[in-house]
Amino acid sequence: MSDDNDFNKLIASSLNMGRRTFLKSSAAGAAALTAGGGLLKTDKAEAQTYEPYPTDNQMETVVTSCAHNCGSRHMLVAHKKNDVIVRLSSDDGRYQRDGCYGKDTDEEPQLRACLRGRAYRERIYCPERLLYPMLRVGKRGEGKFKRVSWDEALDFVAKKLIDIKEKYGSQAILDQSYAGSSYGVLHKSDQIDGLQGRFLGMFACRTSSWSVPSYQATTTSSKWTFGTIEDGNEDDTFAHSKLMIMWGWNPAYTFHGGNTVYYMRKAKQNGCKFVVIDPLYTDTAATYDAWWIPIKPNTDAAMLAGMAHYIFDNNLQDQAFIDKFVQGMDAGTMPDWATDSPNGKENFKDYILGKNDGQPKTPEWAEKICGVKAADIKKLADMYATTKPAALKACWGPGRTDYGEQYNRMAAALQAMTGNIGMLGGSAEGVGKAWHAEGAAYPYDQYSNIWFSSIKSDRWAYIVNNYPNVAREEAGLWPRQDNLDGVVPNIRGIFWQGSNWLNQLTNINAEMDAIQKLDLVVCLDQTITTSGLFADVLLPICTHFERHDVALPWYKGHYYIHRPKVIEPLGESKTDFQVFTELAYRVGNMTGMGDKFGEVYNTKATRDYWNNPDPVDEDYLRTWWEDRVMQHQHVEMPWVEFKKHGVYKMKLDRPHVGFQDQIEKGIPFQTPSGKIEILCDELARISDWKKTKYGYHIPSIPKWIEPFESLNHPTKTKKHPYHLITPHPRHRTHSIFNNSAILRETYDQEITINTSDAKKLGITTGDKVEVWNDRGRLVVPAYVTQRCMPGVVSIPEGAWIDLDKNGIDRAGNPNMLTADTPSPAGSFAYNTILVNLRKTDLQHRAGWDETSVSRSHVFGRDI
Ligand SMILES: Nc1nc2c(c(=O)[nH]1)N[C@H]1C(S)=C(S)[C@@H](COP(=O)(O)OP(=O)(O)OC[C@H]3O[C@@H](n4cnc5c(=O)[nH]c(N)nc54)[C@H](O)[C@@H]3O)O[C@H]1N2
Ligand SMILES: Nc1nc2c(c(=O)[nH]1)N[C@H]1C(S)=C(S)[C@@H](COP(=O)(O)OP(=O)(O)OC[C@H]3O[C@@H](n4cnc5c(=O)[nH]c(N)nc54)[C@H](O)[C@@H]3O)O[C@H]1N2
Ligand code: SF4
Ligand SMILES: [Mo]
Repeated sequence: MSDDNDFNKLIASSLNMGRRTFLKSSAAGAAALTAGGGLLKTDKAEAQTYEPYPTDNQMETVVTSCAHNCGSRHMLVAHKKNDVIVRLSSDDGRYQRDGCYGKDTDEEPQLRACLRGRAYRERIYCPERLLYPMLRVGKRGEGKFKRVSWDEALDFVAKKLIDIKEKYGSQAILDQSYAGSSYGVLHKSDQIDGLQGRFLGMFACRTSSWSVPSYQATTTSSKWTFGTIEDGNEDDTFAHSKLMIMWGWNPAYTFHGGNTVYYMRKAKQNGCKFVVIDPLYTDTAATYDAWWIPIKPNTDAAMLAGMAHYIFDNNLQDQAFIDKFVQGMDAGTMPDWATDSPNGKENFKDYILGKNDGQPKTPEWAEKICGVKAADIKKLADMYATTKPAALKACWGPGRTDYGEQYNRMAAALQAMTGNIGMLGGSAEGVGKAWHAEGAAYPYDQYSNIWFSSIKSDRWAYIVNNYPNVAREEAGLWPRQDNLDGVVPNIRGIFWQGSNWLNQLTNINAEMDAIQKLDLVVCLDQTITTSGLFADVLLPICTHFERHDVALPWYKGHYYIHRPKVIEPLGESKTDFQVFTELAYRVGNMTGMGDKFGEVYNTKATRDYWNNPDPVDEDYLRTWWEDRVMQHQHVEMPWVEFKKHGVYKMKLDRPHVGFQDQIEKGIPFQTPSGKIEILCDELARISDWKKTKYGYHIPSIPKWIEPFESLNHPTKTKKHPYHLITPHPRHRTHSIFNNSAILRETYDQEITINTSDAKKLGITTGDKVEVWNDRGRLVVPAYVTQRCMPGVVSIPEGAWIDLDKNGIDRAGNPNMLTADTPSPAGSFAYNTILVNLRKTDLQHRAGWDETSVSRSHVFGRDI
């Protein structure tokens, strides 16, 4: 305790540091080498012989998991000889003991890897792996680096950090750590309990990023409506649905759980009807022979409002459920305080019936907005209200839009009015998080997630480019209780850990401008990335095959997978934990804190952690298993046994259904009222929007609000007549695996265009297409099909940008075109984009490796 107090004092004094003249320049270790400088010449050309691959019985097998922010978490089995992974396979039941996870039953299905996981070896040994620390020698973004020693790289970072904090204060470093490595318990990247947040927070110089690209609309909606983001079912429950409405959900591409597709097939076999609402006729729609309802992008809240109208109009709502569990659905469920609140007088039914604004939200009204025929809206509403149990799964893509949270809230209102919540075969998703895992193996204490400013994540470039003329509501500042409340950060440096955010956030051109204004850009990654090219310092991090950890599932699945160290770290790569621990020691010693910073940062380690992390990592993981998993989750298997088994799967007494206890046992919801809040307490009580993190007004009940651009826009569509959506790629995890030629053979970066639009534009499949708006330009090959509705085009996110001299991205990354204008509630507007397009002679570049033959058999590649 006293140690912590001492440390607090040190942090406090370092916050007010005077000019530090005692920065010691510790001698750099090895002399710097220039990367790639000079070719080795040999006199003798030696013939290459291929050794036969070792057979399985000559190799050791190690059970581990796949990784990253990919929608699931599957088992990988590494077959290795000496220190080399020769091949990877997946769960087929042979690699666990005692039949623990070897079965393939409905209760315990195998965790079989997808195409990305099976291709992972290409990533471990790829030419883009970062193997040594590097310092920039050219201009930012030029991609010129020299190899340096770890000593030199870390001292450079430590001194710059101290300097920036001294000059610009505690908000000057922007933490852009994200989910590249957040589904492990020890080597963690993310904004809440990640290693980088802990380091920068303890250093007392950190601006964090609060809005989540994935699903801020959905989390906001679920928190407002249900009081939690744990609104999900386990996948197996969907096998019990009689009607499955997949709203912007395409699990055939974008995984949301480990065995979704399998349980959906079970549902189909049980006679479940499938409906897909999506501008694209997805592989999911095709697989389940779904009723496809193409919808104009971003108009989903209007269609849902039309459905609600039909249900009220025909008195099909589950009134008993509403009366018991819901707040603000109608006049009878309004709370007493609402009449006096500035923002809370209207109930949902009155809004839908048009009592106050004179505009009933009829299916005919909705048809004009969303392009879906009123008859179809009525038919779907009727099916949903009269089939039980029915699952309306309101997925995330339609919420990744301006006012996306209104779509999610409207969907939640329908789930509630039909009484399909807390029921096997129904759904309250939303977010879909079905399990609260014990998530971090290092201390989550008073030093975790300290920040001095927190911004909407996609406002960072705007803030840098316009500083100091930035209003707090434009930055989306999270309120504070101290004198930093409302202070817009003067961002001077950026740290990437487990994120490729230059590539992945909106409006890359604005980001590239902003990056040039900074004093320090640091990138910790496993491969070079497009963000990395803009860094001053590249710190090489080993993959999860090269360190010890335990893997967590992704929102669904009650299991843990052990991740032993399968091979030694490649090159000079280290773990993130090693890097931040050593940085803490260095910064501490340069600022008068001595070793204290390092010791408190990584409580179980000494400074020797740099050389020998394994015993410390083992200690963290064992303690976590024993104190958290065994104690809190009633797991009896000891740590040593778990390590032998490789996987631990919880057996549930009953299929996990979100909110079942609230409905069956009357336990209150976690909202202020204890009810499902269609009228949201928090919003209804706000009077000064500028002082909230939202910045601008948001209605207290779900409403249809026009996005800032869409196919209905009266003027913008003249210049940019097509609506671009940017779903997630099947063959990548965002930008990860973009450099895998094997995966690019399966699917190319391309623009999907409706046949009639393509005909008008003279485009056929394989033609190169230039796509542009006022924010940027790109080139991609065309895929012409009737599976995309007219007026809409689609390009998957995640391609590594590859700019030509005119700033046109030849790789086809849609974030050249997205806007950095989030919804007030924080949702990223990744799918709110108008563009124009034309056939072009400009080349497309499928990947950085120019020898890639990706889909050359289809398109013919102009290398
Ligand atoms: N246009 C458009 N853009 C989008 C989206 C969209 O729908 N449309 N979706 C958004 C969404 S939902 C998301 S989640 C984001 C994802 O955005 P990012 O998280 O930036 O995307 P990734 O490509 O997964 O990048 C993760 C990075 O972490 C690195 N990494 C992996 N493991 C480790 C590790 O252990 N340590 C370190 N230091 N690095 C590691 C990887 O090499 C990779 O470079 O993209 C967003 N971008
Ligand atoms: N293969 C793969 N799987 C992944 C990921 C990955 O990168 N690759 N990333 C993971 C992550 S981090 C996330 S956040 C999730 C994302 O999961 P989702 O958000 O569910 O995935 P998306 O592909 O962005 O969108 C799903 C569908 O929404 C549709 N859509 C887009 N705009 C609209 C609209 O306005 N209205 C309607 N009705 N539909 C619309 C798209 O056409 C698409 O078919 O996926 C996870 N799973
Ligand atoms: S879904 Fe994710 S965890 Fe599973 S194999 Fe594919 S990339 Fe790996
Ligand atoms: Mo995401």
